Amino acid sequence: MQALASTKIELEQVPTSPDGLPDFTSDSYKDAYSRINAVVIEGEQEAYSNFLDLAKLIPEHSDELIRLGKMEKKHMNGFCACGRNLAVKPDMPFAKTFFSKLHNNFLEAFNSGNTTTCLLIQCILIESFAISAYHVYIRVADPFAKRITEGVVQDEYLHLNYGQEWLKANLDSCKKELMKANKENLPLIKSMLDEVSKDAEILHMDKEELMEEFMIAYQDSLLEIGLDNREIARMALAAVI
Ligand code: PL3
Ligand code: FE2
Ligand code: FE2
Repeated sequence: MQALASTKIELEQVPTSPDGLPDFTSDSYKDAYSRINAVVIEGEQEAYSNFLDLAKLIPEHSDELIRLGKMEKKHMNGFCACGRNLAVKPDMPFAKTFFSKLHNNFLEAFNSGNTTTCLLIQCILIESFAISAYHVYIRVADPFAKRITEGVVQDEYLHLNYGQEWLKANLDSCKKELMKANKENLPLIKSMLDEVSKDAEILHMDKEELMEEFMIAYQDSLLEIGLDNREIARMALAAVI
């Protein structure tokens, strides 16, 4: 009896259209979307301001970093349109709190001139998080949001790539700081994912799939930076211990 009752609740939580996609008009979808959409809008807004800060830390690349930052503003506008299209009001106070710890760590690093930490937070962790979320979302999004997200995810690789190249070129002098910053910030990404995984599930986004996609983007970029397998394993373990 118990099993039947809980199955019923789950079906009610995730209404599905005949095509296997979620019912984008259901109250449960719109409720979950109000938080996920806000998180993405806030994430793009933070990314914009982080790239402007990075332009101050690396003045020799300031034009490129400002150009990357402007892309984030466009992404933000695109995701605002996705919310409007579904008649959903994004829950911005939720999203501000959601990002606050990572935001404070970025600012603290910026104020101390820790370029490595800033690049790890924005270009490696946040961009890998965005890439994984967007890949999974594209498979289950409404047609309007799917088109927008497909365009956005291509740009996110350019952002990841910027950080990757800088860290690769400076690896000898920044490895220690990179490891330390990773230990402090990767666990935040893990708890942020935990915090939205229930809402993501309602959007038909599977948590394990999200983690898998994240690990692919994150580990690939560490490999590209020039870390060896043992160092990458040690860094990835910071998410679980
Ligand atoms: C940097 O360009 C953008 C930063 C955005 C970070 C967003 C992370 C989103 C995690 C929420 C999981 C579900 C996502 C759904 C996608 C619309
Ligand atoms: Fe973006
Ligand atoms: Fe980005």
